[in-house]
Amino acid sequence: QPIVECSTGRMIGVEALARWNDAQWGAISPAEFVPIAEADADLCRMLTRCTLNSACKQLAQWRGEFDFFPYMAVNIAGAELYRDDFADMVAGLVAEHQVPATSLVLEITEQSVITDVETAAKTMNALRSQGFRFAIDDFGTGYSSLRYLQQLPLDILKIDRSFTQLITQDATSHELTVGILQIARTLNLAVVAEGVETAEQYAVLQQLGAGHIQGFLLGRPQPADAISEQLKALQPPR
Ligand code: G
Ligand code: MN
Repeated sequence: QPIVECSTGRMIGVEALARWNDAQWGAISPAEFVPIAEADADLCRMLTRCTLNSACKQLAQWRGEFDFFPYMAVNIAGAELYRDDFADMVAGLVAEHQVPATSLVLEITEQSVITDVETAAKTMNALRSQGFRFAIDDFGTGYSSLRYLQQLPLDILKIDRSFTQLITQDATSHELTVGILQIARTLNLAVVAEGVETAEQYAVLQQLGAGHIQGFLLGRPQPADAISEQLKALQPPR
């Protein structure tokens, strides 16, 4: 799914979203299979590795084909931050596919760091020192601990779609979004507002100075080939 620069409408990133189309059962919702996978350490690792591997493979293809290609954000299960082989696995995948670490953003949720913020930060620091970036996902729906935000090596804050979706209807949601943007500014984090579905929501977020936006208005979750087609139009002139 595209992630777009608010001021220009230009795609600057994409989020890799796991989908399962089963020959027998048809489309199985990620809301169904992701929690099942995450409940089992081995399945969780398989899903994480599979998603990261696909992401790296796709980045490698774009890198070979295009001068400009977007960063790829990948959702990381919280439990991975507490496995001491996680950082090496991620580093191994980018080395194997020869993609720059700076092209990957690892998305974690607020819940995933509460188990043990120090250990989580240690894993994150090991990866960040190699160029990987981190985003805090669904911000505002978990514990929203400002202390954790300050302790973790984060680059991007993703405002949960529950705020975006009421931003034009509900004054409180609007004000809370203003507050979250201020927190992001204070902590020097880039912002992605999620779940943008209408032009009115886009306009308000632009006016509030949200840097980046994501949602059905800018692009649905779609096959990577469809993104490749759009990238052709985004190449700098030679
Ligand atoms: O938790 P996370 O933010 O990673 O969730 C991403 C999910 O949100 C995806 O499965 C995607 O299909 C869904 N999504 C993306 N954009 C929109 C949107 O504009 N509206 C709604 N309702 N869902 C969205
Ligand atoms: Mn996400």
